[in-house]
Amino acid sequence: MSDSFFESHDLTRRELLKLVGTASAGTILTGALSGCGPLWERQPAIDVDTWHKGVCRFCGTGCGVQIGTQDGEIVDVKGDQYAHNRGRLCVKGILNRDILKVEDRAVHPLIRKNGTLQQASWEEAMRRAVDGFQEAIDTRGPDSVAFYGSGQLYTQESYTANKLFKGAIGTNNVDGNPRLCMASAAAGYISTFGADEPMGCYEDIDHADCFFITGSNTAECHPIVWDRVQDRKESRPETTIIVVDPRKTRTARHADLHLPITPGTDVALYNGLMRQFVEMDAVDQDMVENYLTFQQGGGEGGTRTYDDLVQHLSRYPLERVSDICEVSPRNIREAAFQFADAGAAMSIWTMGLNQQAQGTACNRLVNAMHLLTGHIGRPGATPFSLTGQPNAGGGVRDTGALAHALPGGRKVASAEDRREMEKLWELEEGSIDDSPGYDAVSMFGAMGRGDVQAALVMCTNPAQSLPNAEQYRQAMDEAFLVVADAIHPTETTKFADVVLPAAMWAEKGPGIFSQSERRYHAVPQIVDPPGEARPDLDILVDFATRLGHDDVITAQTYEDVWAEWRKISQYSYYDFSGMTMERLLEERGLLWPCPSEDHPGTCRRYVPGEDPLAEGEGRFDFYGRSDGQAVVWLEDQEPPSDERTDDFPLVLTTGRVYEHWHTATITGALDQLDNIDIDFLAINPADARARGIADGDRVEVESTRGSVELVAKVTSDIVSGVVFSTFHSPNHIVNRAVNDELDPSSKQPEFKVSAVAVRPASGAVS
Ligand SMILES: Nc1nc2c(c(=O)[nH]1)N[C@H]1C(S)=C(S)[C@@H](COP(=O)(O)OP(=O)(O)OC[C@H]3O[C@@H](n4cnc5c(=O)[nH]c(N)nc54)[C@H](O)[C@@H]3O)O[C@H]1N2
Ligand SMILES: Nc1nc2c(c(=O)[nH]1)N[C@H]1C(S)=C(S)[C@@H](COP(=O)(O)OP(=O)(O)OC[C@H]3O[C@@H](n4cnc5c(=O)[nH]c(N)nc54)[C@H](O)[C@@H]3O)O[C@H]1N2
Ligand code: SF4
Ligand SMILES: [Mo]
Repeated sequence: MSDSFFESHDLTRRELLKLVGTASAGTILTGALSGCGPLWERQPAIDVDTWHKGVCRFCGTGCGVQIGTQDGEIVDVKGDQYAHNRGRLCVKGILNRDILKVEDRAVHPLIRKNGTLQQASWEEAMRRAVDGFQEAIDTRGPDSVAFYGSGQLYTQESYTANKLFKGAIGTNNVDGNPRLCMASAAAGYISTFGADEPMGCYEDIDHADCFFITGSNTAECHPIVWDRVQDRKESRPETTIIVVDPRKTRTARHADLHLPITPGTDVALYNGLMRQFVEMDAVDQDMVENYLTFQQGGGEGGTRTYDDLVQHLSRYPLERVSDICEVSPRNIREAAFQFADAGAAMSIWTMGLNQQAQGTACNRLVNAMHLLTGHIGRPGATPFSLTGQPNAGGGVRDTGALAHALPGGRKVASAEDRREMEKLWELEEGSIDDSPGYDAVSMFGAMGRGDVQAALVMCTNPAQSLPNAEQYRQAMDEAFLVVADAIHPTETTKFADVVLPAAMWAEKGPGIFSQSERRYHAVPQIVDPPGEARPDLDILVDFATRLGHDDVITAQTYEDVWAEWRKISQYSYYDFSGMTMERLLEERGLLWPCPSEDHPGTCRRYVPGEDPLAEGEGRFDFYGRSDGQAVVWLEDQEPPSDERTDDFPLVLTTGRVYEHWHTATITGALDQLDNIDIDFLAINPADARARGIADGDRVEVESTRGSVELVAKVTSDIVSGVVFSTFHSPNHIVNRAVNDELDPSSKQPEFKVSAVAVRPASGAVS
């Protein structure tokens, strides 16, 4: 590929999207399966001498890639035809080739001197970093330091950081961006099944007759999952796709039924659907009698019965739900019918649910829809959250690299779990502190108050990605901040006292990633990092050694850390002890549980006969809970945390576009994507007209927290009363205006619902 991806193919974006078909959002077939479609024929031939098996660096779809090298340089990336993606990649997957060479790679350590960052040696930078931490620990104790990590780190890196801080330094202040992302899904799974992570797998897509896609723009954010949904639809056209989203996204455009819900009202909708299941006599009585228990949600607790649930649901008749969600009663009923009547229904969801103040309740209710109707544990029948980042699951959730957690599903709050980890880590009894640390947002709040004095931020850009950003940017300014990033400058390195240049993706490893379906897979190291950049694991090991903790951090290579963690996994329901590094480098990944080296991995959990950990002869063994039963929660719709007022009459919701990745440190530097708009505010024509706003006008979006200037994109693809923007642009940080209210269970912030005013940027109030 020459300079521009689109140019080199003589294609505009519009043509590209047309070319790849109406079904897909822009998937590009690059493996042999594609039979070299028209797009690929225009690709200039690239000489490759060796192909290396790897995994895409971007989303939680976790596509297998083949990385082509010529004389030791990465020159090509194509889809791996033997992986689950069957040779397909989206545009980001293909751009894996170019990301290592983007401008602004961080190549030297930097230290802040007299207010400016200046080049330093690794020795100076590490010494400064460790001195800053040691001073905080000596004067204020271990809870005055913190680690803020990422679902884009390899498993070995997150595992090591977690062990260092919790096991050696003695603080549970370990959290990361998965708190902004998957925390509500994890809380939903744990409180329903007693164990985190989805029970289903991608193969279920090939068998589902009804897809219930809610709060997920699958076509743009998990394009290859979306392709598989489209394949199913093509092979069985009666398959129905229901999409719940306030916007007519590329996903919603291909729905058979689109419910354009008012943001933050999903709890009412799911209750409404469940009431319809009861009315339609679609409840699976065998599930109710043998596999379910009922509990009161909303923080109240208490055991309930099925009759209590029916009583509770009676408060959600069609008309009331329709009023709350602003979706027609007819469409709600139709959605309930399609779901209940399907041979196998599969729900797919992501941030539209997780990023609400009632995110956990939303997750519990989607799980409940499946439990009540028996659409679970069969091919095609499953609740299935999509994981956002390439390793939020395996790296952070499974290793317990979160403030309340310990590895393998254990909890800080449990004395038994702490003792077990102390034994496995060969630590003295009492080494692990008994109080949970700060969750992501609270950690930055603590920096503002001076309670957290020093923090290591690795592989994430919180100065742009945290909600209520201005407040937490000031907090970062107060603290002693060590930032390990592959790029400099970023919004966060602006506040750094020390910047450590990091290797990324195929420059380090072999690293383990895990995607949405519990598949663990490996990325080998193929090239050297640029300049003086070092792998994150080396940085952590160096940091640990200088703090005097190399007696705890004894595994110091990617292979050794994996071997240690794999061995420990056998003592939990995460058992992946059969996944040796050799297997992961050789095979196209494996789904845990995988308890022995000859085990093929597990497609469907909790199903006796399929899941090696499930016991008995019944349909299910929900072994995460001592009674073996799953919990259906009774949850009520609560008013929004950030209520619309006369001053702030619109709901701002935020998200992503197909081509760009998060804070655009990497994708923003690719010339190929120069013409992709990320500074827009989507606004309905009626709302725009009422404010004298025309397409292309500069507008100010203001909330009680702050404001941002964007460019109006007037479109009926968004419902009236709601506006949308991405958080990709560092030039217009939308998070200055975004709500930082937390879900009380998961501590995930409500990025999807903020009350705002929108006015022409020149001044006149809307
Ligand atoms: N192209 C691209 N792909 C990505 C990423 C990226 O940055 N770029 N990031 C990855 C990561 S980390 C993540 S977490 C995922 C996110 O993947 P998605 O969750 O699919 O992406 P979002 O755009 O954040 O939000 C999804 C949809 O939720 C809708 N929504 C907003 N409010 C509500 C609501 O109250 N209820 C419902 N039902 N829907 C609502 C929005 O309109 C939006 O279309 O994407 C992953 N894939
Ligand atoms: N308004 C709004 N805000 C949101 C969201 C939303 O939907 N709306 N979504 C939230 C969600 S779901 C997520 S996941 C977060 C994502 O938010 P962030 O994690 O802050 O976003 P990224 O841009 O992915 O940041 C990753 C950083 O790591 C660097 N990097 C890349 N590879 C490596 C590596 O191997 N090592 C190191 N050390 N650095 C590396 C990149 O240059 C980049 O600076 O944003 C959250 N913020
Ligand atoms: S769908 Fe996700 S994992 Fe697959 S190529 Fe695209 S960004 Fe990469
Ligand atoms: Mo995410």
